[in-house]
Amino acid sequence: MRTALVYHEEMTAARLLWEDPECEIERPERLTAALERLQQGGLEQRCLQLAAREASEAELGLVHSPEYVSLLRGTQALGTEELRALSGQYDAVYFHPNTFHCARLAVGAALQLVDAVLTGAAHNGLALVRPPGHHSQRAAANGFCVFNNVAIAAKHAQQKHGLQRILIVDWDVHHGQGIQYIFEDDPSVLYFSWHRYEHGCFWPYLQESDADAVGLGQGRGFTVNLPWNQVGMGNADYMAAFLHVLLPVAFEFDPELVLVSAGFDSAVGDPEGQMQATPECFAHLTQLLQVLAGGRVCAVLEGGYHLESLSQSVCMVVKALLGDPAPPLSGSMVPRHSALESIQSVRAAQAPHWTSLQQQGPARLLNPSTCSPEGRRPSVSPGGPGFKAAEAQGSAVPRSLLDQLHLYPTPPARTAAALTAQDAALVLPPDVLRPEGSAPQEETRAWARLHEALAQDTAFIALGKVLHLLNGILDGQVSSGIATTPAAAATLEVAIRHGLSHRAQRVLCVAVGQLDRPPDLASDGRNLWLNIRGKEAAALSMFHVSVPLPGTTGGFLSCILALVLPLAYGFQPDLVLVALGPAHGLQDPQAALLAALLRGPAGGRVLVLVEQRKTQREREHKRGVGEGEAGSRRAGSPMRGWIPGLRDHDLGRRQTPNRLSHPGAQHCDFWGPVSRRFFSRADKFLSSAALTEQSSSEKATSQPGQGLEHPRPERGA
Ligand code: Q9C
Ligand code: ZN
Repeated sequence: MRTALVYHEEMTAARLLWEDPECEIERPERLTAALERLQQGGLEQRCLQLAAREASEAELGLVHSPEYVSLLRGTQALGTEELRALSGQYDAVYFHPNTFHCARLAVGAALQLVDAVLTGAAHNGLALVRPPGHHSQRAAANGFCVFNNVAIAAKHAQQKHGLQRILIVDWDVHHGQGIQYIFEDDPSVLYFSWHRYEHGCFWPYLQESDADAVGLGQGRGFTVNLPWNQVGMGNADYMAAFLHVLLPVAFEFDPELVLVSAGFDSAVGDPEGQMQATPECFAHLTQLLQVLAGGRVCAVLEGGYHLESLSQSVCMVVKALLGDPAPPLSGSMVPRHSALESIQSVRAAQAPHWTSLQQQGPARLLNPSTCSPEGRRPSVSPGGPGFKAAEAQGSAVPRSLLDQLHLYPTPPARTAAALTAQDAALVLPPDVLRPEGSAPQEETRAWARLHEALAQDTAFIALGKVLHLLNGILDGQVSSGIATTPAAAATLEVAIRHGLSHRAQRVLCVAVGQLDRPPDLASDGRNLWLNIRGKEAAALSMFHVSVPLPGTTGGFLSCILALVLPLAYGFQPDLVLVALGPAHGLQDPQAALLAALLRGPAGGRVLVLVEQRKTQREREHKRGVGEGEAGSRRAGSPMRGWIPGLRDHDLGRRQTPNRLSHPGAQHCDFWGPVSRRFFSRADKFLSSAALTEQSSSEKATSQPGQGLEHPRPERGA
């Protein structure tokens, strides 16, 4: 299955016919520029290309009133002056004789995309449309939007495909108040929007765009608004919003489909948004969403008015949908103070509705929001020096050696598996490479001298295969890999040393279970050791962090989202080694989720080492234990769930959408018994990291001397 790209040239046939500075940015070139860039990048050709159809009037009626649809039908016959007069009845809208046709194609494109994904013809996809949709209401055009493309697509997915839970992620820089109104009392559609708000001083100037608008009646908690009160939000802020707000809620909601109101006016250079996030950020946001709903992600274009920034961002989304590794994020990964305030205010407003937000968040330490000009970054304008400067700033960040060498190509194979003889009979998915090779005897023997355990037969053979796999990853032949070994600890140490001596500037190790940090590993900042095992959260050094096993703290996901990923993104590793050692305690879906999410900060370069199970009996016993969890295992390989980056569709569809990719919100133990103490400590850790840029008075509130206090490891050393 593949990535669908839905488009129709005729959507360029409507344009502004008179002078109007507010509306002139919504131009046909938005579509042609994006499409051209997709073609140049060879991306369009990799997609399942679908020509958009017009939506029927019945389909428009899923959201809009018959009178409004009739009014729009009538615009086809109007002259310019009549069109202009009618346009003036709405806020920031223009009509053209072709508007009705284009708007029906835009809705139709969204519906085709949803149909393709929900029938299995495609795995995910993007609809390139105009006019946009998210401001449009039951009986009103608004903000360049005529019909609400995404809202109609959601209703369609419910009515035609029987879906019960749909997540709408609106990353356009404006508040999609149209979508909010349509679903505000409906608990079956979770609407998340971040938007430029500036304490209500930005269009559309609505109080109901603020964080305390959480939905009405049965729908309370199913509207999640994250208002940005300053311009200049960047990669760190957007990633923090996903990790600390959207993803916890989304996992708990457990959607069957993710619709993205994909506006790119939230990207650097856009005249409307005045934000700083780079196009690469949208690849990461897309990747994060792909762990939801079994990867069923349908993105539909909304805004985005800087043609260059828009085109690059569109390419990044399509690359991510295709499964390519995401380029590293430039700039500091420390969120801004104002961003943390916004994140905290929405967490507080939503906490009554979501268990996953009930742990006190890092930003609780911050004071209530005030419109302070400090920390404000210079804004950028399209094509102007600001945009150039922002771009230059990005490229001034020293790229890792690996990324310089490979210039982010797509590795020929996504995942390779090196298995020991005992596991060799396992049936792997068709796209997983089974490399025959081993590292040269000499090389393997040299490394094996490091540990007695590696001299033993199976361990030695496994080491040769691991080294071969690692070389494949470091050379860009494969993206990620998995290997079994009877000596995980020793093999991991070799992998770290080998990685650091071959191209990798920084290696992140996520060691789960009983695996000790090799004592004589250099503390030069090139290795960050994260052990998920300890009884207590502890930062033993800046580059040696220990957190409790998920089983003892509950909240495996909280641990991953609030701690592991922020650390990983801050560290910017060239390679991630995940080791599942003795007593790792992870279920397959948890391990799969961990591996999939760690692709993000590492350019996709993840190697998973699994301590081989010793006997057949032990193996069967272990399998038996996990059997109670419905849907999490199917016949065949118990390794399957551990393949990093492996998507549901590679294994065929299941009845319940996303039980494999994560344990699912309905399982009561999902968030586990929350250890308040752990979270308060982890939060201090995070807040101290997040607040390194803040003033000393704010720092004082983070209670130094208690719990974890140390700065986040910065790039380099
Ligand atoms: N300078 C979309 O992005 N004008 N619509 C705001 C503030 C209206 C945006 C004026 C912007 C509408 C889909
Ligand atoms: Zn917008």
